[in-house]
Order: sequence, then C-alpha cells, then structure tokens
Amino acid sequence: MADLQAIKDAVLSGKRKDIVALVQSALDDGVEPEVIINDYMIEAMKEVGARFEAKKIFVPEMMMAARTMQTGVDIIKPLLVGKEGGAKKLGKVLIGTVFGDLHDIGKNLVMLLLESSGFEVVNIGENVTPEQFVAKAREHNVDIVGMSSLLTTGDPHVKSTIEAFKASDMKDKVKLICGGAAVTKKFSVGECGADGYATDAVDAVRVIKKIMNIAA
Ligand code: B1M
Repeated sequence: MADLQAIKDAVLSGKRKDIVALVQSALDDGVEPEVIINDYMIEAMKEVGARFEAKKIFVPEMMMAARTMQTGVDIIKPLLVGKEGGAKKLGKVLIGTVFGDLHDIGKNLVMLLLESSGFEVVNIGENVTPEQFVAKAREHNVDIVGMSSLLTTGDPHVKSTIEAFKASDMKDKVKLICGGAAVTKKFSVGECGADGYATDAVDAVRVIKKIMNIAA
C-alpha cells in the first residue's frame, strides 16, 4: 500500500535516498503521477517555505528538500512526458527564471506539464537577463515566452524583461506569460503588460492554450 504521507515527509526532511523507493512504490500501486506531485511534493515545499520563514529551518535544509523533490520528479518525468509521444507539437515555448533568481523547481514543473500536454519547450535556465530572454526567443523562433519569478526582488526584472521584448523586433512575434510565487496578475499583466499570468503549472498550460487559440 502506497505511503503518500511518507513522500511528503521525505521531501520535508530532505531524505533524498528514501524518495526514489517511495515514489516508485506509489506509482506501482497505481497512484497518479500528478497526485504525487501536486498533493504531496508541492504541499511539502509549501511547508518547507513556512518553516524557513519561521526560522525553524535554514538554507541548507531548504536545499535538501528541493533536491529531494527534484529526485522524486525525475522518476515521474518519463511517465508524464511519454503521454504525448511523437504527436505533432502544439507550439514552442521558451521558459526561464528571471535575473537574480535561482529557483527552478516550479519552472521545471511548468516545463514538464507543457511537454506532457504536447508543447515543445526550450528551457533557458535560471538567472536569465532580459537581453538573454530576447536573444534566445529570437534564436529558437518561439511562440510563447514564460518568465518564472519566486523572489519579490524579482519584480523589476520581470518588468524589464517585458519592456525588453516590447522594445525589440520580437514584439509582435511572441506572447509573454508570467508565473511564480512572487508574481501577481495585477503586476505582470496589469502593470507590465504581459499577455498572460498563470498560478501554477496546470494553469500555465490552460493560459498558453487560450493565448494560442488551442481548444482545451
Ligand atoms: Co528560496 N525563497 N530562497 N530557496 N524558497 C522562497 C521563494 C521564499 C518564499 C521562502 C520564504 O521565505 N518563505 C523566499 C522568498 C521571499 C520573498 O521574496 N518574498 C525565499 C528566499 C528568501 C530565498 C533566499 C534569498 C534565501 C537566502 O539565501 N537567504 C535564496 C535566494 C536565492 C536566489 O534565487 N538568488 C533562496 C534559495 C533557495 C534554495 C536554493 C535553497 C531553494 C531553491 C532550490 C531550487 O529551486 N533548485 C529554495 C526553496 C526550495 C524555496 C521554497 C521553500 C520552495 C520553492 C519551490 O520549489 N516550491 C520557497 C518557499 C515557497 O515557495 N513556499 C522559497 C515548489 C514549486 C513547485 O512551487 O516554485 O511556487 P513554485 O512554482 C509553482 C508556481 O509558483 C507556478 O507553478 C509552479 C508549479 O505549480 N509557477 C509558474 C512557477 N513558475 C511559473 C512560471 C509560469 C507559470 C507558473 O509561467 C511562465
């Protein structure tokens, strides 16, 4: 019988060695990959954030939790990406975390869900400058650019990235979407002029499909 609570506890306490067997056992028992990620691993990371804020844990523990979650996601990834197989791609999305920000788990989950929904995704990593975003979007000839931002200090970088696109030759070629715990719709769409905002990975797929006029 799958011990889903143990998956949450393993992420919370950074038990990277345990996560592989726990996730595999849950999958073997028929638990949906999305349930493991959304209801247990992401929930654990929320608790990690709360403990960090309350100064009950510090950066090293946060790092161990993140590595444990990433290890768990790596086991699930082939199952999700395999779902779409060789089907024709719905569109091309470039995704990165804004300048100054090294958080990548949420961005990687968005990428995973987009790939499993039939999009081609170019991941340009973390700490990406506005100039790099624009240059990579041009180089890869993408339809959508996604910016992830987890730190409130990232707001100016979200804004300057959007401004860089609007001042470039890519202005009418790509649509811009934002997400991540530090960003709001009011700020990204209302104040900065992004084309869309998504609350989580599932929402990102929905928003991008809507922007590209693809039936849900
Ligand atoms: Co950091 N960190 N962190 N951290 N960290 C937060 C974000 C924080 C909220 C913790 C806290 O205080 N409660 C806080 C930010 C506070 C603020 O700005 N107001 C914080 C801080 C302060 C810091 C440091 C400054 C700490 C320090 O050094 N003193 C430092 C900054 C480093 C830097 O980036 N320059 C730092 C470092 C780290 C670690 C390296 C230790 C590690 C990251 C490891 C990694 O990513 N590889 C880490 C972690 C793990 C966290 C928390 C605990 C978890 C983040 C996470 O992975 N969540 C986080 C607290 C929290 O978020 N509750 C915290 C799980 C993930 C699935 O969720 O990333 O939100 P999330 O992604 C979601 C949605 O947001 C959305 O979909 C995803 C899936 O549902 N989404 C998008 C994300 N991007 C999207 C893009 C889209 C659409 C949707 O479209 C393009």
